[in-house]
Parts: sequence; structure tokens; C-alpha cells
Amino acid sequence: LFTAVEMAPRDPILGLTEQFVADTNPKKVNLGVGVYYDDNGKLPLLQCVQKAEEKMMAAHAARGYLPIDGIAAYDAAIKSLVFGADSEVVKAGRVATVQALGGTGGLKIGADFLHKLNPQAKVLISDPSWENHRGIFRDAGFTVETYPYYDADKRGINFDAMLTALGTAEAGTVIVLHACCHNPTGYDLTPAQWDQVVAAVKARKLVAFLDMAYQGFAQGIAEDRVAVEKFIASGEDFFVSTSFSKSLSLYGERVGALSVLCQDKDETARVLSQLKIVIRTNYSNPPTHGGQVAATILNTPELRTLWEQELAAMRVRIKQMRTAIVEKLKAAGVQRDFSFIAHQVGMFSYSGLTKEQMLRLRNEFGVYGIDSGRICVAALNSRNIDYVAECIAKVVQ
Ligand code: PLP
Ligand code: TYF
Repeated sequence: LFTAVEMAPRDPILGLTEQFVADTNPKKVNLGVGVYYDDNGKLPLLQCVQKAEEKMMAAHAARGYLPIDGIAAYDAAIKSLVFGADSEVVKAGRVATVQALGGTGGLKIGADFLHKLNPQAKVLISDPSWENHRGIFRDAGFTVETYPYYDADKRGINFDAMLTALGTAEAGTVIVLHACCHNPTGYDLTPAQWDQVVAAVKARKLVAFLDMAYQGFAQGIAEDRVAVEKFIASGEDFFVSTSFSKSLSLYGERVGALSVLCQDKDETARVLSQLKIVIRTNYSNPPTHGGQVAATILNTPELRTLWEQELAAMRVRIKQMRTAIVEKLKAAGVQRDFSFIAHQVGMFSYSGLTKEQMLRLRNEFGVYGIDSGRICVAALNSRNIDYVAECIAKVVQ
């Protein structure tokens, strides 16, 4: 049965962590995988999560099956987080939300549903994008292509080319957009550029699929909703996948969601029923723990406030690391202007380093980033940043 089975390639990002773990260099630094570490280099267990778990433990709740679409209080909290607490479309019952296995699960449920609706549609992801976007939509049955995004020469977004690609896409094409904190580049669209993207999607009758895996990491929870708000205002239907992996530091609990904005209550009920079929035929219903933690935090005012403080602290620390690495590279005598790192947002920086430089960083110095030049700024801290700056200085000179 398996004699002809070929060895599949490793996930380039997760595979790098395996290599990092095996590295015996005591100075090694993992800037590969997109995970937030605190200033001690530790994966945080947020205070709000600990307090929510204490409450949950005290309740000794039984573990029955959840509804197919997840915990009702969780789905309600997602709607208000993603669409805004006073959202008219939520009040009007126009949003179908399902609990999902992380942001990845949200994307997959959406991809499977979209493929049933329109199997011939093409999917466009940004060039470059989180590589799993390609895999998820391809394995849902779509042809996946890219729209231009990163402009290496300009160190920014090739917006004209992006808009041209959207403006010439066929009706029904699914456009996967990073709502904020673009992974891997760290370059986000401006609000004015979002207006143009929304207009192009509407004019060409495209389908927007927003991936919001980092809400709260760019400017703030409400500010990072900018793309969602502009799509709501357009009157079009769209998809949003969201994740608490980063914002609650709950990576392994797989807590995310898919929300679909529909035209009216009746349509929403029909869409929700179809999303539930996708879930039921894949894994029946989601797990309880992570969803309950998130729902408890979001629906308990003190815990919600605590979370917002902890999320803000993560966001601020990343920004400090951005400014610090720019300064330290300068102090290390690097001539090249790296100030762009301070203007990028989210957990990542496309550093502009070449593959050869990234390999030298890894093999000579134990500093692990992605071959593309992507580094996870959220893994820099006051202990490793001098070393990282020193090593980058050596490979660029
Ligand atoms: N989308 C993007 C852009 C990501 O960077 C990630 C990262 O993990 C995900 C989705 C998946 O999130 P999750 O780990 O919650 O599945
Ligand atoms: O881009 C990253 O590093 C994160 C983590 O298959 C990740 O999004 C990477 C690869 C993957 C799943 C998660």
C-alpha cells in the first residue's frame, strides 16, 4: 500500500525549530517560528489565562460535546471582538461565527465551504504569504495563485501592481488578505490603500477572505479592525478567520474562529448550517478548554481589562525591540540603513538579508531565521539582542 508513498517536504518554518532544538550552540537564538516570547525568552502564560483557568477549575465543569459551532458565549465574544462591540451587522444577525481549531482551522472551514459554493474559483494569496495559505486552499481543491505584494527594492508594498492584479481578476476569485501584521513581510496596507482594495473587490465581484491572526499586535484591538470595518461599509459579504494563538498566547490550545458576513438573518442561518456541515464531517465539534478560557476572559470585565493590558505589553515590547535592533545595528557599525525594521508592524520583519546571509547566521552563529530573510522580532529580548545585532553586522559586512 505504501511502497510508492513519497517523503513529503518538511514545513520549512516548523522544521527549522527542530533544527534549532538540536543545535548545541549555547548562544543560539530562534527567530524562525512566529511565536511571541517575553523579555526572559519564555513563552508567556498570560495572567488573564491563569485566572480564567482558576475560575474554570473551581467550577469543575463536566466535558460534554460542544455544539458543532462551538461555545455560544465564545462565538458571541468573537463577533464583538472582530466586528466591534456596537456592530450593526452583528446586531442585525448578519454574522455567522463558528469556533475553529486556531486560525488555521478557520481558514480551512472557510476554504471548504467556498469550494462547495464555487469549485471553479481561483484563489489569490499575497506574494509572499504565510505558506500554509497556499496549502490550505490548494488542498480544499482550488487553484492558488498570487497577487503582487512585497517590493524588495522599495522595501514596502508594490501597491499599484497589487491593485492591477485585483482589477483584472475574474469575478468570484477569492482574495486572501492579511487584515494586519502581514506575515512574513511586516508591511501593512494604509487605511487609504484598504479603501482602494475594498473598491476593487466590490467592482470585480471578488470574494475577500481576511486572515486576522494578529489582532491587537499592530496598533491595538480596535485599530487593527480597520480592514474589517471597511469591508463592512462596502456592503459586500466576506470571510474573516481569527486566532487567539498569539493574542492569548494559547498556541497549543488551537483557539480560533471563522466569521462570515452575510446579507441578512435568513442567509446567515443558511450559511451557518453549511459551515456546521463542514465541521461535522471533519471533526464533529471543537474542543472545550481553549474556547472556554477565551470566552471566560472576553466575557469577564476584569479579565478582559487584564488581557488588554497584557496584549498591549506584548505589542509595546515588540516595538521596543524594533527600535532597539535598528539602533544596535547602527552602533555595531553597520552602514546599511535598517530603519525600516522600526516601521514594519507585527511579529515579523522581512530583514532584506539574503539567503546566504541567513544561512551564515544560522550555521556560524546559531541565529535562526527563515531563508527568505524573515526574522521574528517578537523573539528578540534584552539578553539576545546584542548578540543578534553583532552577528547580523558580521554577515552584512
Ligand atoms: N494566518 C497567519 C497569517 C499566521 O501567521 C498564522 C500563524 O500561525 C495563522 C494564520 C495560523 O494561526 P493558528 O496557529 O491559530 O492556526
Ligand atoms: O509563520 C509562522 O511562523 C507562524 C507559525 O505551518 C506557523 O505562523 C508556521 C508554520 C506553520 C504553522 C504555524
